[in-house]
Amino acid sequence: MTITTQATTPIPGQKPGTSGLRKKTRVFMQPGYLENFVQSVFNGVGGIEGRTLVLGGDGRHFNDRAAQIILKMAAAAGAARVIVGQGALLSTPAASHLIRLRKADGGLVLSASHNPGGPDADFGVKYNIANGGPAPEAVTDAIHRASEGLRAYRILDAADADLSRPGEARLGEMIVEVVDPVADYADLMERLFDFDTIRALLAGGFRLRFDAMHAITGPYARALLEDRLGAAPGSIVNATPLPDFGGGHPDPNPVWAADLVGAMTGPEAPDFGAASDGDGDRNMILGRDVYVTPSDSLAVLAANAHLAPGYADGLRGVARSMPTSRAVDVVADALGIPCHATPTGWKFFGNLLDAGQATLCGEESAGTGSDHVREKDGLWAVLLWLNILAVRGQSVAEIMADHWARFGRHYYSRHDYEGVEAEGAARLIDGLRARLATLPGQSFAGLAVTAAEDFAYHDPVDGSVSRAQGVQIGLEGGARVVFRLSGTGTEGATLRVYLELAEADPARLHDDPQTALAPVIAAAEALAGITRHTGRKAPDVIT
Ligand code: VG1
Ligand code: CO
Repeated sequence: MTITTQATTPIPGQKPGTSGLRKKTRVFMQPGYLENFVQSVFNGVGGIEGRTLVLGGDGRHFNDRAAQIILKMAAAAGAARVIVGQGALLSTPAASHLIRLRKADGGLVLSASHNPGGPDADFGVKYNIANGGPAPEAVTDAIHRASEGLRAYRILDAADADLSRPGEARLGEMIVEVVDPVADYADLMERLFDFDTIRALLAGGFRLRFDAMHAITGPYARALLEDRLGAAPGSIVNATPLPDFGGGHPDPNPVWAADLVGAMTGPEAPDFGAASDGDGDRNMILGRDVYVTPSDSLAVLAANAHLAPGYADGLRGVARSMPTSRAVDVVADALGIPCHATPTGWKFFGNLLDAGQATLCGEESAGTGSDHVREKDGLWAVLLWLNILAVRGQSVAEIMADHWARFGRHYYSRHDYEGVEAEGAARLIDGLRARLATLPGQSFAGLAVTAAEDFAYHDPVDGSVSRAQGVQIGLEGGARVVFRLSGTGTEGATLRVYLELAEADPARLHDDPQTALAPVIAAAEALAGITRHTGRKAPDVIT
């Protein structure tokens, strides 16, 4: 077998965003596009000669072809071994676990997460480092720099590797090890949670519905919830991963998982509902007639994690992304543990988890996780919820009512303006930045500004500083609004407006969130001129 050195020229824009490099699938399928990026990853991390990597993806269109290209490039780059999920499949948390379990040097995850899949939709590649977590900014910057100077890539001229069944084979000098994508991950879950208690709950008539959204978690949910825990057959819906996710957005929120929300409504609804995203790292939690916001879910998990065996010793600390609501801060305060606020994106939690400064982490975008891996983990959150429900013997609605009565409620919503013209979006953010110093004391739609900043994160572990991570504005009465631009989109700009209102009055704990937040929504418009800058009268997606 021969190695071909292919001359190439740098491709602009190969800069990983919030979570890897995401582009239109057809862009990734252009000859040399994936190859350039993969070679840039290998060069940017200082070469992979003699190293072991993990490889897998969420099964979207081009996943299988991309995996073969990457294997041949890894062989050409002298990697010793690549551990691949059977069929080139691995959920993001399972990939993270495999990197850690097998002490691999890193891994590549093929996914654009919650973005739709298919030839006309989105594709992505994420590089994870040896701790199992997303590459931190220093590494993604090095990858980007490598892409800017790339002159050639190397690829082995060989037949495709057989990824259809577990086992080992050689590809050139490199070993390709195909593993069951589910088993090791499922074993880890069984060590963290009290499966006997959850099994008893399910045997006692408690009904659940898990919507895999035609994405990667189907096989994982079947193995865990049905096979190991005894949930009734049929509890997992949309369980077969499809290359286009059935034409939907595999994004677990009330908009894109409206079917599940419908199924969870009314007296005949199951007791517990959940969904995950394309690559299995997000989660949505529902009870009968209740939707738990991701920010609230993080707070409830923090307050109750000790009920699960894996967390029986308590939490060392918690961390949330800055836009995530401060519901978890209140819990951390009550527990007497630190609460860190990081920029958006899981890569910022890695150092805190490695250093033992945080045990639980979460984001308002439906991501929660812990120090068991270095990614957010959808099924982990589902299992922790089930463990808590089984021990407490209460419904989801009762747990939420108790939580708010004890800690107060943080009304929360995110308004997304998708695919807006990039210049207008930039003008909006720049306009706010320019006025930050003068905002405090001024009132907008009747609410006075108490604080205004362009969020910068000082990593307490490695001392790195990440600036310009979102404009955060405090309003009177414990309200807050955050403006930032998405780093995962593939078209134009997406403006995210995060709205929060802390409410402690027992009489006002059960209002409709959009109604409760109406004054904050009005203040956000008055502050930023959203309509003026984007031409949009209303958000495209409200979660
Ligand atoms: C979004 C979310 C962020 C999340 C990221 C990746 O990023 O807001 O919280 O970490 O997606 O999640 P952005 O830059 O578009 O706001 V996933 O499950 O899409 O890998
Ligand atoms: Co995801």
